[in-house]
Amino acid sequence: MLHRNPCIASLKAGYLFPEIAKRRREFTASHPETAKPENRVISLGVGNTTEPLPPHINRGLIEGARRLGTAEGYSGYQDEGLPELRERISAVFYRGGFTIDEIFISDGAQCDIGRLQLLFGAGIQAAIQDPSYPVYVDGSVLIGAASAASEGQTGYRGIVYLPCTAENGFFPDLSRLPEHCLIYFCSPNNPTGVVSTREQLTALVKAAHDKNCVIIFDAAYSEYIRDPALPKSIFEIEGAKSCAIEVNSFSKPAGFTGVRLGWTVVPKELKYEGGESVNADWSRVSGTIFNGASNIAQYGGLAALEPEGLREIRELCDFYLGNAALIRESLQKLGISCAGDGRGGNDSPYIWAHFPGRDSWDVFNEILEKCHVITTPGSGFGPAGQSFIRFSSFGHRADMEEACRRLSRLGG
Ligand code: PGU
Repeated sequence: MLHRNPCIASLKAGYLFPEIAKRRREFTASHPETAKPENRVISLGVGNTTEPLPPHINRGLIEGARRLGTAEGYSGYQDEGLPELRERISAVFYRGGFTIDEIFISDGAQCDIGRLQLLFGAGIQAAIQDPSYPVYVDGSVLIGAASAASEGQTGYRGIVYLPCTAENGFFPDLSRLPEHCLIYFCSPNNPTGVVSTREQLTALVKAAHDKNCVIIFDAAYSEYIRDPALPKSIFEIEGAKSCAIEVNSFSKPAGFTGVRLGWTVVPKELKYEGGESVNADWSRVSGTIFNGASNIAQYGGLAALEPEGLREIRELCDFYLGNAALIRESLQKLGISCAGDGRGGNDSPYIWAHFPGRDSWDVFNEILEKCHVITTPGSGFGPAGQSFIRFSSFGHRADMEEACRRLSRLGG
């Protein structure tokens, strides 16, 4: 028989969200009272959208399917995506600053984050915000760029953790960046919910240039930013085109978590150390191991970027932001401090709550036992996430209100 890929053996036990789903199943199996509606388990765990697709965007999907049944509208493979969709993405999100061959349509940000790692191979070091979305680390492990740390050590070898804590305003100390590394950077951040300012991103781009690094900027939550002073894209920062790639998605703004549609911007200015074009390689890699996003989903995406669709996106994000405000208020009443308290609003669907001195999984268990509410333990996002809990605002309003009422059981 063949040997198992040692990179897989190097991965920590399970991907965070399936592990949480397993604990939920075990809890409901051992607590039959959760079958009653008033005791049901409510999830503020995984960031999975819950509201139906808004009508205009939904009509785009229906129209996409209808077209496939006609001679004029039928289409087959189209590796890099519908040209109209790429044009619209450039116009709506980047003020027309990219040509369509710099925008690649994907089946979601997570999938492209995994594939992008192929561009740089196993020989690189990765620098990540700690805490961060687990796919940056797990993907690096899978490609062989990171491996299990020695006994008694946290984290992975090959990964440089950049702690983002209350003390540094959840923005890392960039002097810790090594030379020639791949930087994963997410803003609005998952899990802290903190959005980096223009000054901070300017410093990030400068550090990437100074240290010959490439940034993979994950902007999956950009449409949740309400403060007009905060940048929604790394490409709002001068100099970013020659050091950054941006991934984004229709999942969180348009409710496409199940539909699957995203995009990646690889500027032509971006070059490897040897001067070769990263854009040309990305085209080659995606053409080889990815055969393009569903054309039906792309018609949905086109509708989402029409004025009516954009209005629906804003409304949908406002709805989840309303949920986030409810969670923050409930925690504040209990004296639990959260990242971004006092900023006067939320620019992200996540609330990052601090339980000083406690173990994240213990707090997760306590919230599950006392409130029948699922959360995400902060330590699952990296060593600096210890003692934190992430609350997701993706849920129906009635469930959110009920969960917030139950959170009061944590007091005293
Ligand atoms: N990037 C970030 C920062 C995310 O938080 C997520 C989803 C994605 C990308 C994935 O986007 P897609 O376009 O849908 O692929 N994070 C969720 C869901 C967990 C998961 O397994 O992806 C979360 O709860 O963190």
